[in-house]
Amino acid sequence: MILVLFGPPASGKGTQAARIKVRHAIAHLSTGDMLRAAIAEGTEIGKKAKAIMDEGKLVPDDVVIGIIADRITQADCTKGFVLDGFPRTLNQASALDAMLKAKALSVTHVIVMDVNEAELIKRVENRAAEARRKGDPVRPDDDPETFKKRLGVYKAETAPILPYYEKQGKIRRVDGMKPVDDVTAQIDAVLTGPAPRKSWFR
Ligand code: B4P
Repeated sequence: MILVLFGPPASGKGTQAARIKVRHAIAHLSTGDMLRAAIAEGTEIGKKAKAIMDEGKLVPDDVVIGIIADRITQADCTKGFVLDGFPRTLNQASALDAMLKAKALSVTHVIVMDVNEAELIKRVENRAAEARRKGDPVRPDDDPETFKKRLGVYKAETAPILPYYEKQGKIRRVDGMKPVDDVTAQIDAVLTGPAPRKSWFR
């Protein structure tokens, strides 16, 4: 199973991907988490990514494509994986197809999480409030103005990937406005129902 979780920022991709990892025993690959780890470790990639992420922009394609190309060669990916936050541009989507094709693999499901803008803004405000309450640092890109920029980037650069996957017949939509458990149940139904492709081998 090679699954792409797709949706606007704060639609709940990370929340659901963590559950899919456990329920379906596959690896969870979040480019956002990997970039934040690189920033925390002060690596070259982290230094390059920090200012870009803090502004709500996308990290360059070559950086994230390189991270994913390396990550999918690791042992925990052999049974499949869920991609959370990747691909975010058309370039990233075609690079992903090329790297999978080289291994005789392909994306099996693209699950789109539908959440409206007012709810996204509310979720980010809640996440920031929760961090403050716990005395944790608030994610710089969860600042309301930066978050609006991230939504703009999603519409301009990420949403245009959808027709690419529509042509491949891989899109399944879930109502991401529902409570977390309901969204998980909808995703489980997609993953245990008839697969868009017969197998993840070409
Ligand atoms: P990400 O880390 O991917 O951040 P995200 O889009 O905010 O998260 P997500 O949709 O996973 O929401 P979450 O579950 O946390 O990206 C951050 C930045 O990294 C990007 O802006 C970019 O700069 C960079 N980046 C990452 N990947 C890249 C790439 N491929 N190319 C270039 N740059 C890249 O949920 C949000 C909140 O809602 C949480 O507080 C959660 O508890 C809550 N929530 C979740 N589901 C809910 C539900 N059903 N009901 C109510 N609340 C819910």
